[in-house]
Amino acid sequence: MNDTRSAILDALADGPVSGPALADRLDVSRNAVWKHVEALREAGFEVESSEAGYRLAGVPEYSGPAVEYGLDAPFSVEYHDAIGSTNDRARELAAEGATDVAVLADEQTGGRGRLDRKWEGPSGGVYVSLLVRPDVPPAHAPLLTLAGAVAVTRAAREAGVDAEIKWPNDVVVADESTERGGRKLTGILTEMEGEADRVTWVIVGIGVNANVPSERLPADATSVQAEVGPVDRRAFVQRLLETFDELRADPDAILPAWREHAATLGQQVRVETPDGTVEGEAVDVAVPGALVVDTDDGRVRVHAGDCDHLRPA
Ligand code: BT5
Repeated sequence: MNDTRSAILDALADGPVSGPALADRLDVSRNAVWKHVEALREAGFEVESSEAGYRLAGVPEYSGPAVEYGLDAPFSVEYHDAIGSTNDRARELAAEGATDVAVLADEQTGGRGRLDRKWEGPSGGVYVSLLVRPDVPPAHAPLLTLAGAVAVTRAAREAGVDAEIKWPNDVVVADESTERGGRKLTGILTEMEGEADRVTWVIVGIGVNANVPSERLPADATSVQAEVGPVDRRAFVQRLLETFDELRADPDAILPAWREHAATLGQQVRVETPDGTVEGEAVDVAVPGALVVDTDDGRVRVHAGDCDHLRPA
């Protein structure tokens, strides 16, 4: 959001302020104050005016300015009511040189999963792609996927959902009756571009089934709405961005946080990897996100694949 507009919102949060006082405080003309207030109203902020001055009476429910307002993380938010894929849009922004942008949509019509799979994106979800430029080698980029999973899990738990992380990139709600040991609440698709020793950009694309009825989702999927009722998506996204920002600033904290929220550790797993099937007990996660599995033939590290949690024999 424009700096002057966010300064106006900050000023109005403490009670009524007159137009001339605002103009003085922000060092702009009264006419400029009026124009900014009109723009804020157009963006959905309820700015009341009375003799005492302007007062903030309401914040829009879900939009770019709404998520930016009160956000304690340095992301600008580009919001779309509907879009093909937020990752595709973030790639365009990456090509233009942007960074620290969150592309956010209410509905996604061409959402992508891993390996050319589709991601269903009905209206009411949280579809967000975080474009960042960390100063790390490409091999470390997968850590950001784990940071994304931790961020979603924390936001979902705060909303009352019993969410946990399933390696490598799913957030699920445990359910013994399902094939894979849980109903999928979230998927993450991370994409990047880089040189041998340093990434140019990373996009962490996160799809959360938020206020979506389960009938609109694939079998074995769930949503925040189906688990506990609708969630305030503005607060949810803010929490997600804030946790992600905290973790990217402190990469050493990512694996411990991931372990704390993981469903996969201690489980018997079967992982379909590009090099074949690995079966055994998942015992740990290692930098930059490999699953450590104790198999009959010894300990192995799996870097990519689809993981099933097996029921105990
Ligand atoms: C993923 O792939 O789980 C990554 C999904 C990433 C989606 C986000 S939304 C924002 C950003 N923009 C994009 O275009 N993508 C990202 P994968 O592990 O391959 O899982 C895909 C599989 O999950 C599908 O084949 C379905 O079986 C299942 N699936 C599809 N839509 C789902 C949904 N809404 N909820 C739960 N499961 C779903």
